[in-house]
Amino acid sequence: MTKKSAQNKALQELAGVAHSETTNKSVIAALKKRRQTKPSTDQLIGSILQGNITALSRAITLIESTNKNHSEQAHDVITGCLPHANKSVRIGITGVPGVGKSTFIESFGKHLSNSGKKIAVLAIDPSSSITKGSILGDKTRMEDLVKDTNVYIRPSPSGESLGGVARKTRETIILCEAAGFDTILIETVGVGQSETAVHSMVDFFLLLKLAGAGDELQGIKRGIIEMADSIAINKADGENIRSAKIAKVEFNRALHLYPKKESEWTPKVLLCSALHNKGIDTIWEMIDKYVSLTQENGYFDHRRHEQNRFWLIETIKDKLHADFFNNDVIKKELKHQIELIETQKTTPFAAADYLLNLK
Ligand SMILES: Nc1nc2c(ncn2[C@@H]2O[C@H](COP(=O)(O)OP(=O)(O)OP(=O)(O)O)[C@@H](O)[C@H]2O)c(=O)[nH]1
Ligand SMILES: [Mg+2]
Repeated sequence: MTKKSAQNKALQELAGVAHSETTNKSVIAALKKRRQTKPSTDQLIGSILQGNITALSRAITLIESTNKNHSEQAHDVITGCLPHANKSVRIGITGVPGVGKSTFIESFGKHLSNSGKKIAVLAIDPSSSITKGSILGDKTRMEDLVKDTNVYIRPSPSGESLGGVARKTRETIILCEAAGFDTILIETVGVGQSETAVHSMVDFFLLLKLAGAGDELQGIKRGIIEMADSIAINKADGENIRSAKIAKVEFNRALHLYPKKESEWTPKVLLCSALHNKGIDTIWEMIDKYVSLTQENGYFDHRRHEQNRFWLIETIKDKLHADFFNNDVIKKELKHQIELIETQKTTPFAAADYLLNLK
């Protein structure tokens, strides 16, 4: 086969290997067909409901796309999947860089998969626009998990605002649930606003901590501790065990200072070693107990309804915000009003009234 004729074949990598013309033709036709056929919305929904991962990934790509046609199709796919969603347990996992989130998800995911669960791993990664998505790197680190057919790992879309990523993650959860994933793990780095976003889309919020990091009682953001349904002190192995036990007592004491949760759940402090697979089963048992408790007392559904209301209002706010500030007249007038404020010809409040009335 000459170089040129090899380029005309679909199986270029087999250049030099003799093929019958018929095989090549049918392979080429099949490949071409696969490239050309874009599944219809109904086909996508049907395949997702059958648990087809290619269809799932394709639909998530539509969600992430900024193309208007894609967004419309994504919207229809989500609507079609919605009646089949909502059946999973959604778990948020947060902690500072290096605490062991990825290692934890690897061993936790493996444990769940071994007990017959189907797990989707998503991430809200505020730094992804800079690092191109750290979970992408994780995908190579989570070696075992990536190979597991019960597990689906999706990196977060990069180059997006937190609000944008959060909305897309919420929609992705719906599709994953419709595809039959019964446990959704959402990872985020506990350094900014992202944990609030994750907290408002999960049923259970797990905070990973390290012992002896000097922040047992101060320095940790009060808000995160308050959101946590459990604190797991990771790396409780080797020489760390002693300090981990001390940290456990201290966190327990700190947690008692918070008012009782609406869920009637008392947050638990546990020890684990993600690396050595210790305490992972206990963490799942605890989450299972939480789910039973909150499903019985009605909090589980109540919280999901509240979260839906929250995201409705958030989305409206985001959209109004974007529509307002992207408006050309506003852009021009805003500049002018700022000048007037600086020269003390108007106040910020009068300027705001004026600008809001322009639209
Ligand atoms: N000894 C010990 N080391 C651990 C444990 N869990 C994670 N590590 C190590 O800690 C380091 C960081 O772990 P990662 O899982 O990458 O941490 P991460 O929280 O995902 O970090 P970022 O992705 O940077 O936010 C790695 O070298 C792990 O091998 C554990 O339970 N015990
Ligand atoms: Mg990580």
